[in-house]
Amino acid sequence: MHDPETLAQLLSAIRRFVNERLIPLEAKIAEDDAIPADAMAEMRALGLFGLSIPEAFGGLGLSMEDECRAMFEFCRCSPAFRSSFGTNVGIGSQGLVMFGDDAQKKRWLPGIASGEIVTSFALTEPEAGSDSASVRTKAERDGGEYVLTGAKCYITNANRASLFTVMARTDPNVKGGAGVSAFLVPSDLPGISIGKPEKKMGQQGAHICDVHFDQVRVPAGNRLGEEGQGFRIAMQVLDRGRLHISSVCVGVAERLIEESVRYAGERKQFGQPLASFQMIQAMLADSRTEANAARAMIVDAARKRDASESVTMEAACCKLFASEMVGRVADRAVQIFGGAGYVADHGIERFYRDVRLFRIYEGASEIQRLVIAREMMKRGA
Ligand code: COS
Repeated sequence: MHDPETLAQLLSAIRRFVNERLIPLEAKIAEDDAIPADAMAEMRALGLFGLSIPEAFGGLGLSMEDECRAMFEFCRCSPAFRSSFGTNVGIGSQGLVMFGDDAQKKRWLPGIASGEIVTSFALTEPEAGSDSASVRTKAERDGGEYVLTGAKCYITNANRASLFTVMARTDPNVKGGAGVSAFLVPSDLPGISIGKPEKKMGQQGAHICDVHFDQVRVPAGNRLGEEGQGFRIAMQVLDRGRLHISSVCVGVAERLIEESVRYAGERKQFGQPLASFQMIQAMLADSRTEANAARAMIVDAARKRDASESVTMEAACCKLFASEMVGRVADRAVQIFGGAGYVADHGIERFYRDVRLFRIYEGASEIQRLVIAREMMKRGA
């Protein structure tokens, strides 16, 4: 855990960077569907790719709580910026951080921390989305190697990745998660092909692609953990990832609330600012209350995780509430902006489209409810 002063300095550097450099680029990255190279370099220089990587491997080694606080601050800009380093901080690196052996960590973590290596998490398949235990990509042992064959889809940062964490079935006779193992797969191995970035509803500048593995020979030393442990590794990576995404939702909500308050103060109707009308005030108050509630539950869950408690249920509660909360906040922002919220110039409709993804990826709201209810049955409350 960093001392409070160092963390405060990091948060204020992030705030300045977001305000001065990234917010002015938002319209351009949406238009170009790409983040300019100089902005990427500045994000690397700020240490953003290595926020969660242990200091021993060149990262900033933030605790879960501090990482969430960094996201509350950073995500006041278009979520595509976060996505560019989000896999390195979260789902693309944490299998390695939590379950990698020393040799694997020494080989890859320093490059991940600096952003020289971009990582990607390859779990989802055409027939295995919410039902992620049913992955069909197979990994057959052949001497000192595994041979991977199969297809993954909607894989964030696949087109920029140099290292994938791939979940593949090592035991075809075992159905479900117990037959699945996790592998660290460099993207330059022969037999890997990456599809074109998908055209999406929002989050332009962040890319998702198909990935195909055709007889890809992966050294056995690249397996993460034991054979058959891959699904559980993926679930633990996602427990953590869900806290991260929840804090992203809070950051975006903060931005939309700031924009809504500013606009409601400036825009006059019936001779008065919108902010003087109680129906507008009620929308602002609801957004503030819900964002504060999400923030508080995320900090509480992150502290529990930092204290090595299981947060499967808590992370799912946060992901469910925060992703739905930011959808409501974005909807109110469009309503407060009125016609200006619907046209592209103000960027509010762009955020409205961007935030829709939060209720889908890293476990849809329906899956979060399922995880929460199952954990409640186990815990008895
Ligand atoms: N931490 C540790 N272990 C876990 C776990 C967790 N969070 N969640 C499940 N496991 C373990 C279970 O304990 C079980 O182990 P045993 O076989 O030893 O009992 C095993 O993994 C299988 O779990 P389960 O029976 O719950 O699997 P199901 O297939 O029924 O359901 C869900 C799993 C639906 C919860 C899971 O597939 C899921 O989260 N789906 C959404 C995936 C997702 O988020 N995709 C987004 C794409 S990645 S960006």
